[in-house]
Amino acid sequence: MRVDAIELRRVRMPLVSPFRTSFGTQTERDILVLRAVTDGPDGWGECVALTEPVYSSEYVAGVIDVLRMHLIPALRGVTDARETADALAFVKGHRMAKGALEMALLDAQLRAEDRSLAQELGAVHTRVPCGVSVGIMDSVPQLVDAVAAFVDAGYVRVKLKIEPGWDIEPVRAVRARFPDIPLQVDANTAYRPADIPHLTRLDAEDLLLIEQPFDEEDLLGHVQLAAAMRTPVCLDETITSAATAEQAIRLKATRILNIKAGRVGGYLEARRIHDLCLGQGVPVWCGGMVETGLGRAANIALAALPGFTLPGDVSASDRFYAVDLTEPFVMADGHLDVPTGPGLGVTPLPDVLDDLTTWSDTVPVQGIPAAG
Ligand code: NPG
Repeated sequence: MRVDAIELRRVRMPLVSPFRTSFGTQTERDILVLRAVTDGPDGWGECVALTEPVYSSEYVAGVIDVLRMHLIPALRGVTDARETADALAFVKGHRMAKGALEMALLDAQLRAEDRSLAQELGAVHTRVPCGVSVGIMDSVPQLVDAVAAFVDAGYVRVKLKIEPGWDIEPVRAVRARFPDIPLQVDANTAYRPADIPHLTRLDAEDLLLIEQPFDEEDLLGHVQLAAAMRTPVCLDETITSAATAEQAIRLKATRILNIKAGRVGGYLEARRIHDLCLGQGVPVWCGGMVETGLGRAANIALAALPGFTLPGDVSASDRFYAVDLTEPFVMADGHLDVPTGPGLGVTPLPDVLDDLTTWSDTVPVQGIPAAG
């Protein structure tokens, strides 16, 4: 495969309802979509970075800059998508940007080989269970109603966003209403180790896990919490690679892992983390970043690997979007089917993509403008 150019598009996707987390309220998603123009089929990628650097240090404008200035030029000579990460390794960090580029190249290559991403990654399931992530709300009754609607729709697991001032009471209310639903909480680094005695009160609510309560660099804090709490601690933001995953597991900072391909630099590194965890008996689940159908397709393929034994933040398109960029993913019986077509198995709907694009640029790889 020869990569001639990467087309970048900023796409504005309105959300069906505001999504509030400890790092802010989103009413729309500003997403960078990549198209790899090759000597064979085009390949599609999606970058999970947010507009602002509030989840991690990456953000859309920064991703565009590092792609144009450093990463896309480094693709010259790359002929196999599996070489992408090595070719980009000279750039420190910027994993979401690297992951998006690898995704686009992998999609192009797999389409040329007529193989699906699920096959490439080693998926063993044909459908995956759907969990839903529920944001912070104005009141506890509003939250309970929102959860009830998701449970009625068929979601098999519920994750509640928490932050100081919005934790024990809302979690208790949801647990009281749904005594048997698999339930977990996510703090997105909103707490400090001084909050450990407070957080242990959540042990009474029979939770699957508590996700990333402390700063992403605070391994020691998570070790202390894990020792103090019956509820398993699960890391998200802290885990940026297979190497950090291994350290966090060995230090007993985490008993379960959230794997997000964008956060760790791509689906191939995500698979490495999965393989490591499978070998060590550490359960994993697939995280979500409010992706369009492109990222959703890839996440479903990843979530179909054997070590993903807990339902992920893998929801139907209509959880977030009235209009998705691709044919929508529709939940049936609380599950989504793993795409079987070549590559991602989905492509953007051209009219929708054009309508939602707010900015675009094409960056040549080979030093010549892309043909066509
Ligand atoms: O189902 O796609 C989804 C959303 C799941 O809550 C979710 N994601 O912190 O994990 C998170 C959170 C997130 C969303 C993080 C967007 C960053 C961006």
